[in-house]
Amino acid sequence: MHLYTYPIAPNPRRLHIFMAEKDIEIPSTHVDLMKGEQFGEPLRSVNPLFTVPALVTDEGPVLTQVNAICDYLEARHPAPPLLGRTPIEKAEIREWCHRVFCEGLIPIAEVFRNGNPAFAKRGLPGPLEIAQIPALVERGQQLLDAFFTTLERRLAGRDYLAGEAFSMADIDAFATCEFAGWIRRAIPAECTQLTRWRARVAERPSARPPAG
Ligand SMILES: N[C@@H](CCC(=O)N[C@@H](CS)C(=O)NCC(=O)O)C(=O)O
Repeated sequence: MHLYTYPIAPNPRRLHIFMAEKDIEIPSTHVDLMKGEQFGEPLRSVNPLFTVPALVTDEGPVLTQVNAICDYLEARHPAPPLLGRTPIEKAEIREWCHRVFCEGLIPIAEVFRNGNPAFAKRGLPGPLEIAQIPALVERGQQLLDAFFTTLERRLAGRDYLAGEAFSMADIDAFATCEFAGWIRRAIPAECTQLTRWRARVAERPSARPPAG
């Protein structure tokens, strides 16, 4: 196996927390997105999407989505289970991972990429030239407000976002709340449940900020 990654970026961060929880280490190549290394070799030959993370599996296929990589690693390293044990737990974790990605991570990414001159013609990651859409900045901010409220309500009376134990849903929500800092947004003061939950997740060794 070989992993192409840039641990501080939000999608790789999700994966690295997952791996740390399971004590999995994979030989890796660091792809510095700030220097544009995703557009050059070796990544471009491995992943035509020019994104990280990308995992070259022992079996050959390259996995380019965090969800798929985590499914693969969970099957190979079942303990501790992070994708659920029972059918309903698995389904709820999947539900919340998807909601966090669509309602939190994507809106933050839209704010980040569409208001920053450094991303001119790079409104989306990948090989295509995609124009920025400035209106997505305001929409993303609005969606992020709603996302924080959603998490606050969900966490009332619960220790974890889905199921009875720490899971990938918590990992995704934590990485997304950290990513909000990239657009200078923090959890609103009135979101006390979310603040309490975030502080507990931040205490886990897996959640320590990655080096560079
Ligand atoms: N859906 C993909 C998203 C991968 C992605 O967008 N990764 C970002 C880093 S968080 C990236 O590689 N961006 C490259 C770029 O901005 O050019 C996943 O689940 O991993």
